[in-house]
Amino acid sequence: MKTDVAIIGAGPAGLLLGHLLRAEGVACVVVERQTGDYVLSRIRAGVLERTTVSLMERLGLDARLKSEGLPHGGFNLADGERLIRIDVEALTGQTVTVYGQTELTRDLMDACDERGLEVIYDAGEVALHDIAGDAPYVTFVRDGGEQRIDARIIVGCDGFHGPSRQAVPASVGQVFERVYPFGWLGILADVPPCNHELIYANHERGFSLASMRSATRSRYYIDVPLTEKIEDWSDDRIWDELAVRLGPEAAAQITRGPAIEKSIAPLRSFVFEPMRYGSLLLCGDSAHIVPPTGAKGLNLAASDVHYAAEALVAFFRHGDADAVAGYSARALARVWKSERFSWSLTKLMHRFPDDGPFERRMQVAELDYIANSEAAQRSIAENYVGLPV
Ligand code: FAS
Ligand code: PHB
Repeated sequence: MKTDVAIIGAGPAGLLLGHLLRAEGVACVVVERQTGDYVLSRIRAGVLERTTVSLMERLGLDARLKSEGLPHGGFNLADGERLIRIDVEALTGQTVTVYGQTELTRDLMDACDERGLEVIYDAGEVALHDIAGDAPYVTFVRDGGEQRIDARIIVGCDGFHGPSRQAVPASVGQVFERVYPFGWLGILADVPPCNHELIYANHERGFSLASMRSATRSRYYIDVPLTEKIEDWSDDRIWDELAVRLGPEAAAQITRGPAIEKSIAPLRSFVFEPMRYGSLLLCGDSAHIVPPTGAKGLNLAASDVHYAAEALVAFFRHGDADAVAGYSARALARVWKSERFSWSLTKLMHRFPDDGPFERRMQVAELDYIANSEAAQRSIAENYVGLPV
């Protein structure tokens, strides 16, 4: 098989890029290790930045997002009894949209046939070849035999554990990483949210987040030590812990119910440079990871895809090689700003095991400053809605 762009991974980054390239007449094929159902079964992000929404609008794939997505004009930071509302709409003129990554991925998936985007699922042993040159190719095993895709460009959208980043020579790649000493235990339940906006809470027992997917489906998180096992956390134990950490006012509004899904995810800040090597570009989690505190993971994947699509259309439609050459620096400029915001909000809202009284005083002072400074709130707000692309 021969194409212009071989995309590895059919998560949000891979499908979004595939649709954007197809819409501009750039030939591409997406190769995915799992089945489509498995991809949809992963419960992940919940908050979309304006940039992500506008890409779906540009593709004309925003119908459900518009009818089911929840525009949010603010969110809350809780520190004990105090609730600090960050009025993102008043401070930035923008809102964020609460709409699950699963639904966004489903919208992209459902449009593949009508848009002529070819996605090969169940592709085993995906490997990249000759990425340093101008004639790279991808091999994979499917239906018992090895298959090959010759392309001019390969884009790795294969997430943190995929093969694309690993294909960059160790002498070229540089890793920047911070692994956090806790994970997030998440629970999804068909119960109404306890608050109409998100609440990020810093409590002496630990962090918690009250989020949602709709007016009838809630998503909550608490931070737990990395030694914790999800099987040790009954639904009741999770609800009890949330009620304490979110504080009495929010707790009084919590509706309990059986978990549809519950899992523990590790947290890390991670950036791999460069995001382009030879004929390989990296997008999304294949190149970077943020702690979910800033709701940036999925949205960074979308801005990478925005830059990659622009560069690839310029390359294939107008013979402009400079755009591809400039992709990494352009994407990394936004990646690092989101890494900083996610890291700083994680530091502010979590109790780190090695923190002492001084570090706690720093958190209290910073929250007090935010509560009383419009400038501080505006800074948080503009990062939360998403910096310009
Ligand atoms: P993805 O990981 O979504 O997709 C990569 C795709 O590549 C997958 O479908 C995978 O099957 C495929 N793949 C992997 N190896 C392959 C191979 N060898 N061959 C072919 N295909 C291969 N972000 C937020 O903003 N908020 C959150 O609350 C949040 N929670 C998260 C919870 C968890 C457990 C995880 C892991 C991430 C979470 N994230 C969150 C971040 C997440 O949303 C990512 O940023 C987002 O999925 C990035 O999308 P992709 O880059 O497409 O990567
Ligand atoms: C979610 O709803 O899953 C969610 C929302 C905001 C975050 C992280 C996760 O910062």
